Amino acid sequence: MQIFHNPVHDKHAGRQEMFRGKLVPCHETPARLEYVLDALRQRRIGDLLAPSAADLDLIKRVHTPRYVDFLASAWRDWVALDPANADIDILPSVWPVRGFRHDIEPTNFAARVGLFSFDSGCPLTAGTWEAATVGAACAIDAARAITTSGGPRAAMALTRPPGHHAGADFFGGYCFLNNAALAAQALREAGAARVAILDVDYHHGNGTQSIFYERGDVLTVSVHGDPTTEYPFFLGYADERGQGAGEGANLNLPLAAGTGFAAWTDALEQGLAAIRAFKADALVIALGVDTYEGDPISKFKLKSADYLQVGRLLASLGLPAVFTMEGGYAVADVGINVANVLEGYAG
Ligand code: SP5
Ligand code: ZN
Repeated sequence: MQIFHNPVHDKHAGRQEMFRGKLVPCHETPARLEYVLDALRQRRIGDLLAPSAADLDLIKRVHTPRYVDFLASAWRDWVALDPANADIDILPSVWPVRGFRHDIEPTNFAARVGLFSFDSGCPLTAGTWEAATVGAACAIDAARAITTSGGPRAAMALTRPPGHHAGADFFGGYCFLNNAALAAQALREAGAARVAILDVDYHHGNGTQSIFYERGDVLTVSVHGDPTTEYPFFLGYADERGQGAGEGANLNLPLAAGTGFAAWTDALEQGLAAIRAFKADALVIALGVDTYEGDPISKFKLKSADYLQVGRLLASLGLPAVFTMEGGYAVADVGINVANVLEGYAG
């Protein structure tokens, strides 16, 4: 398997996130990816490759140009407010909820940050844009690698920050550019008529769902913690089935906190059946391993050995596939769990 890894992922290193009124250390750290790289190297899984330059035009077909321009210039604008800001991360603090206008972009910096975000647990830092765009390039390159005739059948975008919470024009949930959505769009543009995205991160892939909600060419499936109690709370319910041309092309499989591998597998099988019925030509797997029993912010009970079986189940679809790296915060075990999925997948 070709694994496009982000050599500048560590430029995105948030210091603190807001949690219950306090600033606490970020869960989404550079060490996460280093553990995965170490595990893959040790176990000789995959060929590690650096990505080419990011295709900004493709990024602007998934994300709005206004949002991309905001992300690209946010740090410069922040430091221009006060040179002392260079040592402080950007955290959102004000949002336009129901009844506010979304069709204008205020000039006030905090207001612009709020327009393009949805939570205060997601710092935007000096190197966020660079890390996120090189990560996007990993996702696009992985998609193009598996669509080249005679190319490999599976590839991975091994990157951070993750992507599945980022929508067409907003960041949040540690995500800025939606790598899974970019891979799916790249697969479509390389000739796959129908693409399925299967999101197995603990948290609902709200950004991915919203990007494709009115499209019938990309099926989005997510198995996740019930949003009644679990982040991101405001999307991810079973009755969200897509709209317009996308009617029927979204499937949410929410599970109660505390769910173990047997019940999780039943839900995954439902997702796999939906992907078979959709007759997808290619697959994107948004791979979060925050379903792990040791995850500090999540509440499913998967064990490290279970991820071998997850890989086998994903491979059973027999589709060309791109993996993207999403969540997983039990830092020292993230590498073992990701490597187990890939080992199980390769058979
Ligand atoms: C990609 C991804 O997995 N994003 C997850 C974003 C979750 N953000 C909310 C985190 C709340 C942290 N709560 C800490 C409680 C443990 N003391
Ligand atoms: Zn997650």
